[in-house]
Amino acid sequence: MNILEELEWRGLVNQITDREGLENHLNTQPITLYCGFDPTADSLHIGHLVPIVMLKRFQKAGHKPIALVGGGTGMIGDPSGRSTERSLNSEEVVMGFANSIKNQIGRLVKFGEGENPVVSRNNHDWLSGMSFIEILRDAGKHFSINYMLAKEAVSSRIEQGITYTEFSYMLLQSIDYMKLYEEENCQLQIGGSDQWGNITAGMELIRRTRENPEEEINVFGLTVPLITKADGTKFGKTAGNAIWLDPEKTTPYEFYQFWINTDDRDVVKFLRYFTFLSKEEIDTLAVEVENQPEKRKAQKRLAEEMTKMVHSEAALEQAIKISEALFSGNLKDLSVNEIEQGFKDVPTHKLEKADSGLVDLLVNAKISPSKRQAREDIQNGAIYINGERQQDTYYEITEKDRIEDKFTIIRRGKKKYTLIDFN
Ligand code: 545
Repeated sequence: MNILEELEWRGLVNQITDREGLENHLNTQPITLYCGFDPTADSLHIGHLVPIVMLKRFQKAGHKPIALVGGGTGMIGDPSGRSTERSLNSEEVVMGFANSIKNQIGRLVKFGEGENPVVSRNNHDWLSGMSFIEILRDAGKHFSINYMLAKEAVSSRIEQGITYTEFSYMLLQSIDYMKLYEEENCQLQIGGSDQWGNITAGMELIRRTRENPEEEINVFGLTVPLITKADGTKFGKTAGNAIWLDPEKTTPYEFYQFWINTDDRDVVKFLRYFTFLSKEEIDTLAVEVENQPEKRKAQKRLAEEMTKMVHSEAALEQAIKISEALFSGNLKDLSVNEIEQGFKDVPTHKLEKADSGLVDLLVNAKISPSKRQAREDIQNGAIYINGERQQDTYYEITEKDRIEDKFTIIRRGKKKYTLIDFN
């Protein structure tokens, strides 16, 4: 399989401007390609992973990828794929976001490493120095209003409304493609399916601005599909929250759990989209999903590969340890950091560090509604301290029950956890 066949097998190709031409180019010589990321937030989320991993795939196949951070375009706001106008961020905010996004992409693609390293560029470097007159003359003059209005990102917004600012966004992204074509001989731009209009506009600008009629213009565009799920819900969210790549926003344990919870109907597709596992490995896992779905081998492998790629081997080991501790109920060996990751969504109760009877603690932490109920819960064997059942109603909670002198985990019944955080 050549790279294009591999991408197609993985289901990663939505549209290509000239499949034959691109395949021909890829088979005969390395191509320089790019994908852009606007700093609209301080972190990427898993929805952005497919194009980043795609840059890596091209690199592994010997091509030269550029990851572009939109320090300039991020000041304007891409209307693509959105039904409402964005609010502008200040320059400081955009610069801060750009820095975070660049570092995140760098950790994933390792800028500068290897023979054909992934290169990083920021369009603020050229866009910020261009004047309005220059942009209107050098880019605007090559686009008819009709052409711009026909773009999905614009036409879909006519009713709702779109400002001149967002309407003009495609000019800037087109200038980028032209700039990278001229400076780096970049001949391919990739992006999600929402980027098709911007990518093709850039190709149009490159064609229209060539002065030498002899110059053979070979530029391509390729988009990856939108990720869908079998149950019809939006990919990349749990309970309405995005799965971020920043471990401060989504802990590696939560990240790992997100992938572990992948539906059997989606897991093989996600292995193809997100991992570097070979066709043989993925086909073998697909058979496992068919024959022994309860073992969740494919989900485990997916979660492992993704947690390693985005976080680290150590973070993966921690995530597995937390998952196993929560599954078995044996929590004594968890560290404070592991408890914070694994119990992020569990009700936490802050208490002063003082020895106290278990009955009082259960009432104070609102685990049992009354002392009477607390005693009953203990006697019934429904109360666990750090995973160990405690049936003595006179039991005293002391330092030995505080993990790293900070946390006591109380469980009532099968899985109702409360975290006691001792100040
Ligand atoms: C800017 C200048 C260029 C080329 C591209 C751009 C960015 C592009 C855009 N892309 C999206 C994006 O999301 C925010 C990421 C950081 C928080 O808006 N105009 O910047 C997404 N992109 C990746 C995929 C995408 C797209 O970064 O293309 O489809 C999501 O999967 O929405 O010269």
